[in-house]
This record gives sequence, structure tokens and C-alpha cells, in this order.
Amino acid sequence: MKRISLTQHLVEEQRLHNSIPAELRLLIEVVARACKTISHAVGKGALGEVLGSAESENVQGEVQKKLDILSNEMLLEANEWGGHLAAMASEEMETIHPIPNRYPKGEYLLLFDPLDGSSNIDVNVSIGTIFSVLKAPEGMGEPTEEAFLQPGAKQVAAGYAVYGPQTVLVLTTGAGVNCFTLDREMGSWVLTHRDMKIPAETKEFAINASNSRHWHPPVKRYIDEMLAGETGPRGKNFNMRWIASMVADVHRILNRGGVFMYPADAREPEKPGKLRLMYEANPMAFIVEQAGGAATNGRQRILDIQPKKLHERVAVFLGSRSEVERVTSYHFE
Ligand code: AHM
Ligand code: MG
Repeated sequence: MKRISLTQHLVEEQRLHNSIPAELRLLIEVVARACKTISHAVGKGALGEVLGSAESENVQGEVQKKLDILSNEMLLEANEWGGHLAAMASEEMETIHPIPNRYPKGEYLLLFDPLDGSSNIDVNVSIGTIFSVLKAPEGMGEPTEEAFLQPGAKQVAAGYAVYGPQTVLVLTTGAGVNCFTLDREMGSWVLTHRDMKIPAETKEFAINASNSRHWHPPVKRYIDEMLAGETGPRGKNFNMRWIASMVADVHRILNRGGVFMYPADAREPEKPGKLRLMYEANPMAFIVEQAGGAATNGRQRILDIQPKKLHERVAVFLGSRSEVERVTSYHFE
């Protein structure tokens, strides 16, 4: 197999599509390098004394794990000094993180969920990093939270890493989706899955069924119809998977199709769903659409939503196009 490194791929994409200027390439490479460092820490587990809770909560009121905080620091440190960013924002930080004055500033904004799937950290199940890249608005002086509040359609790049049996990095810059596998001996990212496409049809769905008593009628109907199997209205049997790490569930769907759901439900109407728009739903929606799939909040394309605040939550239905269209249409009946 001829090995194509992440760097070579990014340089060639720039030549082909003119979509990855040098600063953006640097940004992606720095994020990828930080993911390598996180992967190493995750892989050490108990031996690195990195498991368990830190004695703190994040802005969402969730208890932070030691690795949540470590991963956040690794991403901040890696991305501060390169001159490619104006500011960063993270699930683990209440406010934005401007680039310190001692470093030059660039034109990009980086958002991330440093370690997604926190409940899986201590039990050796796949977890990952999700990131989203926006351009800072023209003429922006000191970066503010408002600068980040752009619809997902404005993303110039998005990606995620999965720390699982293999460490992989999935990336889009708006010209399809490619996957790189970390060669752990060489320490390099190697292109292993080119132009990934999600099958339009599927027989697999992912949802946390323990919340079913809170679901709204369109979601209940959609799931009930699938559970009814061959003799029900769908006329076929469905299979269910739930890893509780969005990165791992989305990665499965990117490889073999499926539909992933974290709906809003009858609890806390001011908090639609669990997942966050800016650094979970938007980057995943960008990737899924670039792979031929679809992503909505049940009523609207996720990438069209105008964010109102940095840590805003959103309902998520994403994956195989025909299933996302079906469950979305049920919301209008
Ligand atoms: P996190 O960012 O705090 O890890 O939360 C997000 C995760 C997603 O990765 C996953 O899909 C979901 O939460 C799992 O939720 P649940 O605990 O309801 O299974
Ligand atoms: Mg998360």
C-alpha cells in the first residue's frame, strides 16, 4: 500500500480544490498532533494515573474527568502559539479562550469537545475528540463570544478522532470525508479510507432507549415502527446499537450506515436534547452531509441553525439520508 500522510493529503487537496490554505493546514496538523498526544494519554489509562474524576464541574454542571481536563489543556497548549487562531472555545470552558497577547493572531476560530464520551473514559470503551473550524468575522478586533455564533454551514473544516482499538482521525474541509489511521510505531497519520459515503438505506438505529418515557410523539412513533420489525409498518427488522460516545456511534454510521438520535424530550424544555450545537452537532453534521448523509434537529437542517449562545443544546438526528428524512417528516405530521 502506498502510504499517504495527512500532510501530503492536505497539500494535494489544496492543489486540487484550493480549499486548504497554509494557515488552515497548520491548524489541522496541530489539532491532529494534539489528538495524538491525547490518544497516548488515553492509551496509558490507569498506568498514567489519568483515570477518575477531577474535583470540578464544567459549565454544564457535569463532573469533569481528569482526562477531560488534560485533553482540554493539550488542545489549548498545542494551538496557542502557531499564529493561526484568533480564539478557541471548548465544552470544558465557560467562556472563550482568546490567543494570549504574546503570540501572533490568525484568522480562524477553533471549537472543540476535547474528550467526547466522558462516561466511557474509565471503562475502556471508545472515546474521542470533536472539532470545528470557523473563520473570524472580517474586521473583528478582540475576539468575543459573538464571533463564534455562526451557523454550521460556515465551517471551513471539521473532524473527530476516535480513541478505540485503533486511533483514527476523520476530516472534512468541504470536499468529501477522509479517514486517517494513526500508525502508533511511526507516530504518523496515514490515509486509510478515502471519500467515505454513508449508505442511504439502513437497518440500524442508535438512541438511548432508557429515555423513551420522555420522548415526544414523532420520536416514539418512529422508534415503535422500527421495533415492530418485519410484521410492522416498515416491513423489515432493525438492529439497535448505543455506544454512548457520539464519536464512536457516528464512526460506525460513516462506515456502514445507520441513524443516530439524541432527541429533545419532555424534560427541561429550555434544554433541547443533551448534545451541544457548536462543538458536537455542527462538526458531525458537516461530516455526515459531506459523506452523503443528512442531519436535522427534527425540523431544520442542523447546519442552518443560527446559534444564540456558545453552549447551546440541540436535538440531533443524523446518518443515512432516507431515515433522517423519515423521522424529520414525522415531526411535521
Ligand atoms: P459528553 O460530551 O459529556 O461526553 O456527552 C456527550 C455524550 C455523547 O458522546 C453520547 O452520544 C451521549 O453523551 C451519551 O449520552 P447518554 O449518557 O444518555 O447515553
Ligand atoms: Mg461530548
